Amino acid sequence: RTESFTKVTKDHVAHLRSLLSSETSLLSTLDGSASVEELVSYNDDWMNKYHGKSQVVVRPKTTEEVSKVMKYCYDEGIAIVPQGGNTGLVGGGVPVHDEVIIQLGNLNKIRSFDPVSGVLVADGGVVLEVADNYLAEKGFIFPLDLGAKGSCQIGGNVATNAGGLRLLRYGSLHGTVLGLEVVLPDGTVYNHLSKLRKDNTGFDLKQLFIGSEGSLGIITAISILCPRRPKAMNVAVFSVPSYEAVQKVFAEAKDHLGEILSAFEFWDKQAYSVVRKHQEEHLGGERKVFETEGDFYCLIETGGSNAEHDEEKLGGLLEHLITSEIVLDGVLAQDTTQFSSLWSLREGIPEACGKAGPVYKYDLSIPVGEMYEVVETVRARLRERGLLVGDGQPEGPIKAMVGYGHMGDGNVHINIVANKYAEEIESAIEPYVYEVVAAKSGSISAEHGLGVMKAPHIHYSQSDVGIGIMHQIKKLFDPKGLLNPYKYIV
Ligand code: FAD
Ligand code: 2HG
Ligand code: ZN
Repeated sequence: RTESFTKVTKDHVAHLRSLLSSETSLLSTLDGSASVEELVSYNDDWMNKYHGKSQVVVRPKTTEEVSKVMKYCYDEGIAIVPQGGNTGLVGGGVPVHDEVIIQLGNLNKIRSFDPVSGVLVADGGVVLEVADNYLAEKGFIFPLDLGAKGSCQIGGNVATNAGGLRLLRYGSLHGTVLGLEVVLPDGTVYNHLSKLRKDNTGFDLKQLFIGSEGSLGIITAISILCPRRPKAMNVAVFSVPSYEAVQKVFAEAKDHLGEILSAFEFWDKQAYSVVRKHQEEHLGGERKVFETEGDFYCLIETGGSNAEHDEEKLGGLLEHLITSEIVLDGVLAQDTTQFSSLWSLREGIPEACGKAGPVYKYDLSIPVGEMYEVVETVRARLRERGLLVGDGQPEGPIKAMVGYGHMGDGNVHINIVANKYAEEIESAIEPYVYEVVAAKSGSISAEHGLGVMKAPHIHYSQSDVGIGIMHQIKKLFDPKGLLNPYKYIV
């Protein structure tokens, strides 16, 4: 704990409470308004890997309240952690010690939507799925989708520059976010909720906040360009014999489907086994999806404006893949239920791994051709060390090690399911995995960010000059280092 940070007292809590319009907007063990147990869901992260000890959670209802709270904490030298839906996977959204948690869930209003331009302006605490459902009613779609959509918030998504399942189609948030409203560490409100697609007047400051993981300011609202919702959507999943075959399917999918290709995901047989086991045990999933199972699986989603035209294209691709024996087997969704159940084979992997045991997660960007080599290299190391036997054992140190990801974005996820978080396992993987990635000029964090987990390892993907500039930017916005300390840039 940084000694210079002020320890929060009962008096601070009373003052913070006086800045808020509602009694229920502050929970604290210091004034008895909450028990330690009630604060657990704010202190523990989604993986149950990182645990903070905060005694104060503030849930402001307006940007003005966020500003007042930030100003007070800044003046008093109190450290803060911004928290959205707490679905982050690198420990960035929970305190490391006793930082005050500013949770954005009460900032949950849609501010405006323009059906001509497709520009949505909404509070940072709006849940991603709520924003997308709102847009669906108007024939539009949020240009980001991910498995945690039911809990993560759009402010959190922008703060992490989340990639997700449809980046292939709609691009990164660096392209779709048009403007932001941000409360800076000293309480100043930077209001730049632009609705413009073009604006070359000076530095594009919003880009600094996209992916800054709450290190520079709290995003209280976003303005984002939303595309028309495709009228026809389809999904097909294939079992394939090898990673080479996955790459062939990807090339053929781009060739046959062109502009209607909206997602291309892959996973290995180990991931398939974990997700199917979870579905069979907990969700009553049917036993067999494919007649012939493979070493790999891939999912293709299409989204277009003309169902007949899309089906013709997808049908052509399927026929080609099967007759040329690139794939072993394939299933095409026949209705919306099957659409979701095919997607669940991929989207369900993180949850299935999490339910199986404590998980070490690595989120890597590597040129597509070399992407799976990294999974194999790490697997070989764990086997050599006797930590992974075969594909994992229920009682062994490692129960399963799976590889999957966003093929279209060159982004692979490795999930290592352990029996317990143990130094022996962690030190076998880290920094080894980062060295392997750096040797391939990849990124050690494709989309999940640095948080507390990867902050010390940033040099594997960034130069000293780059890191130096980042330190200067952090100092400019947050000279006292009070906002989300111990993370991101350390
Ligand atoms: P939190 O977890 O609360 O916070 C994440 C970081 O952002 C923290 O550093 C926090 O301090 C900061 N922060 C949060 N809100 C704000 C704000 N308003 N202003 C400033 N800083 C803020 N990520 C992907 O990129 N792609 C995926 O496909 C994907 N799938 C996932 C699937 C599952 C099942 C889960 C559990 C997670 C997944 N994630 C994925 C990771 C995570 O959901 C995203 O990173 C998400 O964008 C985090 O949003 P959140 O609101 O939960 O943020
Ligand atoms: C996904 O693509 C997410 O499903 C989560 O980014 C990945 O849990 C993970 O490692
Ligand atoms: Zn992902």
